[in-house]
Amino acid sequence: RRVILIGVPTQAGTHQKGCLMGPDALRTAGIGDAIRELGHTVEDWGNLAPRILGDMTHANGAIHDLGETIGWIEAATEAGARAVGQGLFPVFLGGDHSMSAGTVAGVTRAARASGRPQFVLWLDAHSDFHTPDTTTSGNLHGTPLAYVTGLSGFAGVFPDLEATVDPANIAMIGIRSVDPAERAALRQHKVEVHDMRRVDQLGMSSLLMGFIERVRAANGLLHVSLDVDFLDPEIAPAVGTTVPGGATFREAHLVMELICDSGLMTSLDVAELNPFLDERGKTARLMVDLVASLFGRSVMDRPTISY
Ligand code: DIR
Ligand code: MN
Ligand code: MN
Ligand code: MN
Repeated sequence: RRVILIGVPTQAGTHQKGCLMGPDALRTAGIGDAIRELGHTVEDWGNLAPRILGDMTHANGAIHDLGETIGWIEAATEAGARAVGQGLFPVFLGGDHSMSAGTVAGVTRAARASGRPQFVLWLDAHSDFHTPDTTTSGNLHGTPLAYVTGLSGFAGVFPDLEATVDPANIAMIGIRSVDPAERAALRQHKVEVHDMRRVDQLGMSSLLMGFIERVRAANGLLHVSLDVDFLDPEIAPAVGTTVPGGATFREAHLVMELICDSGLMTSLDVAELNPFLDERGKTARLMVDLVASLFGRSVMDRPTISY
């Protein structure tokens, strides 16, 4: 694989500040070398910079930092489309999850040019399926997945999409915090949602393999979006929106190992890391280890680790 690291140090999509340090914490924890040691080439394109748009307002007065968020979305869209269009594997280093409005829009544009359908695996405590009209927090990191599916409410607010993701091509795993408006939209658009109760009952492996087989059968491209709060806060405290009852260490690694074995993943987000809330780099190092599992590190050749 030819891997490109792309920093998206936005924190405009959340009230809790600190995500702007996320990309550099992941670099400091050794994300580049971890991937390189597994036999891939790694190049770092550095951090993106948004176009400066100034303040923008929306009828929903809760929304904050809209202009800055749009600037980041534009930059991430262009970078994602360019990387995948060149046959490269982008690893987007966040940054709050509003970054993924851009990263997914970009890779989906490149997928359409290649004639293959784009699939998205959303690993998160939250479904991030709000529109600008339905968000009550005003934190736009709660909206990226609704945006990329082309839901109404984004027209004239976020950039127009050149290609959308079919909601039938999305699966979410780890979900345990869904707002009422999101629940209604997820049902209406028939998104495959595996909440933590389903994980407890049926197991990560069976839930994930069903989706992976759908991606394979469709010859799809697979974007994986990993939010730190997918993980249980006990093992991953460095995120502004912790929710109890998340994925365990082994559940999370198993997801990564199964995705790796599938050979289907074509792009990746590591989102929401807030180093200001971390315990001496513990969460950053865990995220790097999970990325290593995604790129081929197996349990038996994992370096001796302790957190
Ligand atoms: C909540 C929390 N649903 C909101 N969302 C996210 O603010 O809309 N937290 N994405 O990480
Ligand atoms: Mn606000
Ligand atoms: Mn999220
Ligand atoms: Mn989340």
